Amino acid sequence: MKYVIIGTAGHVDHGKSALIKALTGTDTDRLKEEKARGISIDLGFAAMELSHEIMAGIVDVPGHERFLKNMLAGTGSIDLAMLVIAADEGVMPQTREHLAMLHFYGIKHGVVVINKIDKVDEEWLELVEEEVNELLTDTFLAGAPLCRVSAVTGEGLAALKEQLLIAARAVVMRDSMAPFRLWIDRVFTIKGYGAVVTGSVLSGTANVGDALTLYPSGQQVRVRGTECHGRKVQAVYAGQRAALNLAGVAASEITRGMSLSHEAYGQISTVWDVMVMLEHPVESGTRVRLHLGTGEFLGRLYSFKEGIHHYMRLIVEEPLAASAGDRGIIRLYSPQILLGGVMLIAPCKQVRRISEGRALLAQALLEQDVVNVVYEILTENKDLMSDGEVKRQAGYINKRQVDQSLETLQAEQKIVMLDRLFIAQSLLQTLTQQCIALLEVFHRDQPERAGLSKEIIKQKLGLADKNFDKVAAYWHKEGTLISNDGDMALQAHAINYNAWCHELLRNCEQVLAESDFMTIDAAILGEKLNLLPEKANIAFNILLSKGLVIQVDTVYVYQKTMQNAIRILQQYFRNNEEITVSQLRTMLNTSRKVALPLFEYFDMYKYTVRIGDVRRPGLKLMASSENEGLYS
Ligand SMILES: Nc1nc2c(ncn2[C@@H]2O[C@H](COP(=O)(O)OP(=O)(O)OP(=O)(O)O)[C@@H](O)[C@H]2O)c(=O)[nH]1
Ligand SMILES: [Mg+2]
Repeated sequence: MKYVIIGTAGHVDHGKSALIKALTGTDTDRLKEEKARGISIDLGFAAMELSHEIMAGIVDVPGHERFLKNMLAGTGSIDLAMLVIAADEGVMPQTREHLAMLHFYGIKHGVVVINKIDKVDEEWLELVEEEVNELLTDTFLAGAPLCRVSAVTGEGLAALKEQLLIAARAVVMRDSMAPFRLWIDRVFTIKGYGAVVTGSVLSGTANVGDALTLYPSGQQVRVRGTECHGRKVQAVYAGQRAALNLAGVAASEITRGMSLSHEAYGQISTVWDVMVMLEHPVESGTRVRLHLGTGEFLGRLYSFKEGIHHYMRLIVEEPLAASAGDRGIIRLYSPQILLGGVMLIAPCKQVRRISEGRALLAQALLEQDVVNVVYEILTENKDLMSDGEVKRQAGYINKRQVDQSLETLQAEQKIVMLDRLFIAQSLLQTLTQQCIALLEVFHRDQPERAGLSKEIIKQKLGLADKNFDKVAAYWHKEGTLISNDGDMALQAHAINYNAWCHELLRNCEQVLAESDFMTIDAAILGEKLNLLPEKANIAFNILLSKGLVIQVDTVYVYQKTMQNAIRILQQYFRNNEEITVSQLRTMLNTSRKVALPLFEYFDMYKYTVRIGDVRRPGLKLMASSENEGLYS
């Protein structure tokens, strides 16, 4: 079964409700006041089986301009419009206005009805038809079937039904496999059941027992029961008019304009980038009414600094939960004149212009080109994304379609998957180049350092922690950079650095091993190794970083020298019980300035224990024999 939603449109009193009654038997004017005044005030609903395969839900809207807000709430979710024009009055203000609104909502299908033909003669009818055809030129209804009918006599109704069936066949069926969404148009309580909401199912399926999110509050609710056209059912599907009995929320907490959504979908924000299609130019900062779904949202439209006129920023006064690609109508706050339409692109980024990526995303959304929507979302995001996040940002699109798009884009090498996360190839390349540039500068400025710390690179590239690790792993795999002594380095640097280090250490081993001196510094090292001062400094720092030179207070001692000193000390303690500073100084042939910090060091590492002015053997020296490693 195919489900479509038909919406009426047209000037007040042109016979919209009478036609629906004649077609379906349902009186859509259910309010007392509507009956008393003979006009529609709020939305009315009916159902019509167009054929064995196509079932239509009908939303009948009021034509009076005072109730335009209700008309807009009903029209936001329809697939097919039925524009009604009374033959006796012809084209009237709301005929034009409703037609414009259908256009801005992006409705693609429709049937035009000239009603009340019983009230006019043929000649008049032809004049009216001419007027109507003129009105429809260059609109989505140009070339649409034009039906002459009378709701009172029933003339032409069979032909109208036939045309509605043909038009309904052309409607692309809403996807019931996509995530569920419904804009709420009515709320009431049924005793013993609780809150019931109704609406047109925009996409997906809601089963009895499903958990859903009520937007904009984000409240979790459960579907307790579902009805479609007055019959209890197990599930309601995209394209149906549906009633849902909800658990976990009271009717008083729900109003028209809220929506029900599959838990993981929908984006909520007060600031949205939008594509605009305006009848009248709108000055930046203008207060407007956005009609989207069944809701009316107050806010302001702002131009971007570099004014590309198709794009503006919409700041709404209450958070708006919606989806990329949603179409809405913009009216001036007061007087409430129609300004045009908008399409939501995405919640805003902290920039004062529309990026090229965002404009491309808008284009893809407008064309409903899922592969490009997915691609532009990934390009636009400056980080890795999970498929779940891509799906949420892509809107209420069938998961499988998004997965297939991700596969296609990988096959085309436009995106890359790193450990189940996705990134656009172009973004990955930019990040790679940024990282290389960063390291090149760093290696040039600080060649003595093995590499740059992960933390600094991550921060400079602005990547989230867990995502950086995945990109870094990719760079390692590709050989872009390597881990050098725990830091990150370009391969060329690492090779040079390691070769140089290796040689340096070997030279040190030879030259410094049997030293006739106790302390060392960069100058001594330079002299011994025959290095220029700058290189000597670098070499000294490397020895320090590798723990081959030990800093003891203000002096530095080569590791092997330190080992020797400890060995000498140990031998000394074989025949002596204690040692003074001056004894150590003499024994090691050094100064008091060095001997003092050395003792501090020995105390700290338990080679010695201080007792008053003397030292005795510490735990380390008592426990170890000469054969054991002393320096550990
Ligand atoms: N003679 C004649 N009268 C009609 C026909 N269709 C509707 N009417 C009358 O026109 C009046 C308005 O009809 P409605 O169906 O309420 O018009 P509507 O377009 O729904 O009006 P709103 O919802 O208030 O915008 C009623 O009195 C109907 O009986 C028709 O084909 N012929
Ligand atoms: Mg009506």
